[in-house]
Amino acid sequence: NIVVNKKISIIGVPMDLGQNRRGVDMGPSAIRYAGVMETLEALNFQIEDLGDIKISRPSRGAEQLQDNLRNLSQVAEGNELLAEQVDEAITAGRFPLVLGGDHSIAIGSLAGIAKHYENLGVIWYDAHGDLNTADTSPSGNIHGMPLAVNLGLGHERLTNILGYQPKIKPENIVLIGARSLDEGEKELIRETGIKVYTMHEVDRMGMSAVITEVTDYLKDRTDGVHLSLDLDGLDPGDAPGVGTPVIGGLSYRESHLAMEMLAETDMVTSAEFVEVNPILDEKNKTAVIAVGLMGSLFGEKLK
Ligand code: B3U
Ligand code: MN
Ligand code: MN
Repeated sequence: NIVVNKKISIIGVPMDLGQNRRGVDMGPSAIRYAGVMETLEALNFQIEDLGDIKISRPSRGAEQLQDNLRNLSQVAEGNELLAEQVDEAITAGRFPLVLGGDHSIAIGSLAGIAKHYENLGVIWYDAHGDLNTADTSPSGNIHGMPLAVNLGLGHERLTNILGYQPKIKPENIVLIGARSLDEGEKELIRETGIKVYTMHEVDRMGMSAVITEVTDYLKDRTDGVHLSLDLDGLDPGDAPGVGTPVIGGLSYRESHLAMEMLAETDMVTSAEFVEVNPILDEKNKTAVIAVGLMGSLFGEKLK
């Protein structure tokens, strides 16, 4: 009862252009250094590391804002390349494990994944909703937009990667750990009925009941589940190496429990771990936590 798919393709995405703080492009290196290969190999998976997607630099520094979309063309291009790699991995029968990089890379991951499913479920483990469009974004940062993009909302260059849209349906999306939602995001959640477990619900119900409810809910309606785990979903006391920390987050223990329970259900068919920024981290702690969570997700046992 570990994830059935025994072959994993690791894809690094050194993307830092979806937001303002440099250093998150080194996330894939930090996660590799923290021992992702060793951890998953010890669990008897057959791993291939496909290396890193090429991300081109903006020609005049990293602050190009057009139509409230920072670095649109570089973010779009990187995500196109990522989508193709992810698509190939799934076609080859492998489990794509994508390492970020800022959360804008969920645009490419989901573009490559969602075409293989009628009803892809998405678990969005994050302090934020990432449901902005250029019209609602307070920052112009594309890492605050990927979930909206995958619903088909936003710039065509992002929504139409691999030539289809929308990638996912609102009723197949579950947010866990939300505690910083912008007004436009709240409106979109109300309109579309996306399921949201904010910190309030996690505190009231406990993580165990949350994951049971989430997996029961997704089990009947989806034919695959993508886990998109933003390390800022965790409390910054536990995971300090992120660009936009928000206090009052999910604990290390709750997060491991969530991963262990997901492993028991065998439902997760692809995953990404994003926003690890080693420059802002304390001795690679956040990357080490990310690798530990991957271990639990892939069935590592305490005893
Ligand atoms: N919602 C804000 C802040 C934010 C979103 N995602 C992160 N930060 N990591 C925005 O800019 O869209
Ligand atoms: Mn995010
Ligand atoms: Mn976030």
